[in-house]
Amino acid sequence: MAYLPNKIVLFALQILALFIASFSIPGICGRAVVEAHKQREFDYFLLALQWSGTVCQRTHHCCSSNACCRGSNAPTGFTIHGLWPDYNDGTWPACCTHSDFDIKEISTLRNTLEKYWPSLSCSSASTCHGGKGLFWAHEWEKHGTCSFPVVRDEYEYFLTTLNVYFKYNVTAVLAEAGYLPSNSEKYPLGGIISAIQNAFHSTPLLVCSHGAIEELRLCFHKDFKPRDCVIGSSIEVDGLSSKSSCPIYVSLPAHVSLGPENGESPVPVATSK
Ligand code: U2P
Repeated sequence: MAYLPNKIVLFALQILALFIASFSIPGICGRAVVEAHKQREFDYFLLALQWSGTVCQRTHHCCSSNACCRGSNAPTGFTIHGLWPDYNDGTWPACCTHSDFDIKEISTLRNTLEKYWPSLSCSSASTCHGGKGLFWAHEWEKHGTCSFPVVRDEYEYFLTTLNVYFKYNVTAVLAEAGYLPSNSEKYPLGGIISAIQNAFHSTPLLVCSHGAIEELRLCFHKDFKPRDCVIGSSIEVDGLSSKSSCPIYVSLPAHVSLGPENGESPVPVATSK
């Protein structure tokens, strides 16, 4: 008769283990879907672009890992944040396999990545299994590993992202529509969204910080045809919603030169009206 209680205790332990495992993925997951077992295949891709002028405004001390500190060679316009596989309900998978980032895999892409997918921060990024690493390591381990079966390895993840970034050149589309980096102008958010809609026939998502565009996110079907982005469970029809962090008029800050590569404090440059 001792057999039955033992079985019940074992069952209870198994439930407890599953419960603990479901909270065991490190804190980089945000609203990511955290599961103890294999995460289901994603629904679409999101290409997240960061506006370097806005992000670089936050740099107060220079370091070699931060591209904002490259003086006149610092990035301008949008650089890549990441290619993120997402679910239609507004959540996303994260840290899907134990495929640790290996810089050697992307050595042939290194120069292009430094230019168009640079880190705009001095701090190292968290990786999936409790460590710290390069910005690229963070993006590959957190998002790239969940891009299967469309993207199957690290090299393919970075190459695919670069190709999509070059094909859908948001900085050029905005410049053509008259939305140029400026430290004095404000532009209508609706006009910026319309310029993207006209060029790519899809609606982007915008993220702002203190009235300046910080991120622009483009969404794609799994075959990389553009599609509308989603917020939560509802499709963003016009890119504007109560959840938008952007005001009706937004700025696209011009790069402010951050002290020469020797690590000095930021030195603002004069900008024309
Ligand atoms: O938006 C804040 C951070 O949440 C993560 N994110 C957001 C939207 C989305 O569709 N997928 C996603 O992963 C991003 O985290 P990161 O890659 O920067 O760690 C985003 O910065």
